[in-house]
Amino acid sequence: MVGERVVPRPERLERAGRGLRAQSQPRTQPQQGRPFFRSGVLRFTFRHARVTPDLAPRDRAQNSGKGDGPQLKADVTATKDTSSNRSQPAPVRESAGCLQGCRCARFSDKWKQLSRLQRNVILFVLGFLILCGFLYSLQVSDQWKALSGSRAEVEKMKLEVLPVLPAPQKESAEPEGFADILSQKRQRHLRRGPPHLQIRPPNTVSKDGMQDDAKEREAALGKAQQEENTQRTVISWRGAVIEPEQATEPPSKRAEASIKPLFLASRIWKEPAPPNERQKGVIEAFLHAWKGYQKFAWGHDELKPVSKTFSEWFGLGLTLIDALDTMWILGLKQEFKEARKWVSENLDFQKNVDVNLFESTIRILGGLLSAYHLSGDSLFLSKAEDFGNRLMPAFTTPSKIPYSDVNIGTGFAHSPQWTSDSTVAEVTSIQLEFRELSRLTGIKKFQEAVEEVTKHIHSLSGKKDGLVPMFINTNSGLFTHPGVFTLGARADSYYEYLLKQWIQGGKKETQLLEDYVRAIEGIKAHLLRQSQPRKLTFVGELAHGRFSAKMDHLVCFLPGTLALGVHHGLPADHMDLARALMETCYQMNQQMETGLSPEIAHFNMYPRADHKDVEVKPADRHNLLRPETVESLFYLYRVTKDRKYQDWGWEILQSFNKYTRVPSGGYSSINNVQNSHKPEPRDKMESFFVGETLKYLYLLFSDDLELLGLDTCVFNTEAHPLPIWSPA
Ligand code: DMJ
Repeated sequence: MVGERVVPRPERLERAGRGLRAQSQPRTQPQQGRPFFRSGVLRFTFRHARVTPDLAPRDRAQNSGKGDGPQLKADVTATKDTSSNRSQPAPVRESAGCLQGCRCARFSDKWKQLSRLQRNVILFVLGFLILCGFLYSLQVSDQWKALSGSRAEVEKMKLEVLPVLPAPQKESAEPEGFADILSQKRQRHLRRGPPHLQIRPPNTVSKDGMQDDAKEREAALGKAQQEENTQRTVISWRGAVIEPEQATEPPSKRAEASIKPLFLASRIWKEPAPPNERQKGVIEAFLHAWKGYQKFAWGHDELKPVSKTFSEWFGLGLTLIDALDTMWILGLKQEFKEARKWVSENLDFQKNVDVNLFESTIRILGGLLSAYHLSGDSLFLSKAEDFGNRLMPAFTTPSKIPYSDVNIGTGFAHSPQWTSDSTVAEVTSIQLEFRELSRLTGIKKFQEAVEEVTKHIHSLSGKKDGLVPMFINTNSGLFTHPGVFTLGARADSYYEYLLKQWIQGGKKETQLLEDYVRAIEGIKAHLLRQSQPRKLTFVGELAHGRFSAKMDHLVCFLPGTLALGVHHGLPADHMDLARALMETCYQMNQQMETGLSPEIAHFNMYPRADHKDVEVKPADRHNLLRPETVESLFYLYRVTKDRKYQDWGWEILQSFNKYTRVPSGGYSSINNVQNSHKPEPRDKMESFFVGETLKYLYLLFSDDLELLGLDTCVFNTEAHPLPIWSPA
């Protein structure tokens, strides 16, 4: 479009000058009458400008003989003949004045010989040419102005697109004004104490910064740069110091550490005590899982341990990123270093690949942010920012409820092919990560986008006593398929993130708390029942008023979340429910022949002698190495200090080792938890086994309750710890 308005490029003029034939061709710019008219004028002008000055009488005679007006064909002839005239020698040498006079006289004679019509036509053509010349000069100046304006627009557009797909920032390419922003951020360190105590959300940073005087800012910058230099010369491994030459990446790669994080030190991590026996058991399990991943799936998404190969989902080394913080926590220094090297050298998000917004946020963005917080290595923050930017197009929907999928290479976001709905749990379980990304980078758009979603869902009707339906439309922003309520798939982490965001933000966002507490009341009112004969409390589902005694293993996150809420001051009866549900989740494991929970359990609600509490349908007998039971055991132990929860977790680890461990390396999900002789490996180790399941087991067994303490950090729904913004 811009190019079409800029007509007078040399090649365009040439094309126009080749003939008026072009005027009879169909218009290529029907909607742009003016530019089209202009190009027509140009063609006409050029053609006649060449002919008119040399109009010879012979030519005119020829022309006149063919009609009343200057025919196109005649024009061409005229041009040719004129040039041949030029090559003829002058017949007589005359003085300039005489020559001029004679020519004038001859011209006057010839002019008089012309018919009135011919004269009028010539005068008209001359007048027209002059007018065209004038218009042309105006047009050229306009178009050049437009050209420069358009270039500016293009540049502006490029800048606007940049945040979606930014090139990784290099140290040398630091934008102008960055130092200012930096000084504002760092100045806060100076004024408010060590970096790790800088807990205010980023949107106040620039405001505060503007109030500070320049001197203070300079001093802060100087000090911050000093800190920064120190930071660059060492890489800390859990308190140990590694000199730069020991670092895994070449110096050029170290430039990746160019983002100046707001929080250089991690306050969620402190040097742990040596691992106890059970923790050593988890380390051993992790190393076995990692052995398989390293050997057969390094840098790929998931290990297929039986076939000794891998599967791809996003093609982004999902397992490796999901496991970064686990390796750090388990003290696996060498493994962490190797994985860090892969991230530094091989993790490239400029890929034409669709990712699921939720899954990639909780695993990749969450994993990178946690790795950054634990290690203080800004490589991870730099990658997180890059990735976060690439996810942002997902929010460009009419309702601002994000699409489920986004292409991180092209920025094209969309719903699944069969619907324009998104899943409620997915759009409401990305907030911890995006909010934290904003806090660390000072870029507000991440936080704003996800909080818009939270606000919108808060205000929506269609809930049942705080319980939400499972789908929401990205166009209308309304719930769809209403009337079905579950704490399982598609709704689960909506509830989890209400509480966790409230905790993350320092317990100030009361709307989140209200929605959470209301939802728990909704669960109690509509979804809780007891099984027979053991009276296990379970959470069922409600579909259009009909209760179903079906509970996904996914629901086993709930006892842990309830206990976390109680730890942060919520009503004691939440803890009663947490304990009861924890018992149920344990029984979902314990009552199976393998000691591992099925994906979905059905509870028997009627007293019949031949029925157990937990029943499993053939299609639901699989176990995907999911974390929810051990996740809740971790919280229950932290809150109650009752060691039975540790024991239950230990039993589950033994079961994983017995029925899912693949000798050559790795663990596999299984098809049948009710067949201890033939559990049937499914040949897949999900990334959450190393990202979540083993991490929660390790933390569950920790004697130190402050190891990633509940008052210091909040775990995202993929078990990646993020700091709480202000002390409880
Ligand atoms: C994980 O990706 C997360 O825990 C998510 O919230 C639910 N599904 C898996 C684990 O089961």
